[in-house]
Amino acid sequence: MKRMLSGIKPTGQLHLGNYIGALRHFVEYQDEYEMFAFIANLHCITVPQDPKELSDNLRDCVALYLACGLDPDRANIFLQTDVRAHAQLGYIMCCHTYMGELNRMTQFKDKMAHGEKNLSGGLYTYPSLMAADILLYDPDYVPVGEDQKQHVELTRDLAIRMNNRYGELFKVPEPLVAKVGARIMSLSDPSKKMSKSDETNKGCIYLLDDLKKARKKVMSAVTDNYANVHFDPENQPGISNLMQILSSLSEDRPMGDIEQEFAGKGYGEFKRSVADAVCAKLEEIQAKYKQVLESGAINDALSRGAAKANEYADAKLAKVQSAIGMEIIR
Ligand code: ATP
Ligand code: LTN
Repeated sequence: MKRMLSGIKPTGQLHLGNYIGALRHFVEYQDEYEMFAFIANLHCITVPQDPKELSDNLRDCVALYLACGLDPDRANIFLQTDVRAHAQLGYIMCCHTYMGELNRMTQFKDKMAHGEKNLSGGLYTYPSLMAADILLYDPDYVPVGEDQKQHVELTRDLAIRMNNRYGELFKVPEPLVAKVGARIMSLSDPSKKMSKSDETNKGCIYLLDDLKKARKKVMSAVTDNYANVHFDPENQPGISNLMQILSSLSEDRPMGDIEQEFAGKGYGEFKRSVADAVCAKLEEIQAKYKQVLESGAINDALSRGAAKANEYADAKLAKVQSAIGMEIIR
């Protein structure tokens, strides 16, 4: 069975972009692949966090993994810090990453370009840690949204570099980016991706948003004057984004189908259908989320996931350290 690994960094509440771009694929793939899905809490602290909020977000992230359908009987779900080899291999990967490579990573470059002050060293070296997260498990595929593709490509380069230098250590993984929904845009500004760091809070639908609030966000989504439900991300980015959301939430319904249904109809009617689909999905997820919190399933899932993950990760770390010559042969 081929293996798959991915993670989410809950620096805030999970949103519809995370669900459509990443989480729903973890769920879809858990039967077909040996799945490792983790919560990247080391990555969270690359930017300042309020301790209580972070801890709540981590709990909610696991609860949402389970509520969205990840099943501890079929997938290994774990917290990054429960597997210490991530930090250890992360340091080793950092020592094999060139500063030129880190300088080219768009996430860091964007933050620099925005003039953000006091960016941490951890944020700068984060792609090396992400490479370790992946390479510890020799996955075949890494399902991610569009924004993370560059990091998986760096991971591939690092794997090849180390394999060449020390002999075969790592499988070289492939990023898996879906054709539809890999970049859900902000509802209030469709030129930006839907993101937890949305300051206005109008463009981002959180999975735990109150349904009325979520509906309102969809109904006030920025569109255009074409009065035509047509898939054209370049000229009609707002409408095309809503179409991607609707398609992703209705079993990847083809865009042509959606265009046909709404031909000659107003944007109001179209938005109502999108809002219905979003609210139905949120309602389903939120009901399960409540059950998960009440059931104690979180601790059980995390301890089982960590036990399995540690087995793989410890063996890989030992192999790497030995290949590099970091051990004393006694
Ligand atoms: P954010 O910008 O909201 O902080 P992020 O990409 O930095 O998000 P994560 O929350 O860890 O960090 O993202 C988890 C997964 O969700 C990744 O695979 C990422 O590519 C995907 N993802 C994030 N935002 C979107 C989006 N707007 N559309 C599609 N996929 C997304
Ligand atoms: N960097 C990712 C989260 C992440 C991840 C990973 C994703 C950390 N380690 C390993 C896939 C594989 C993000 O910010 N979305």
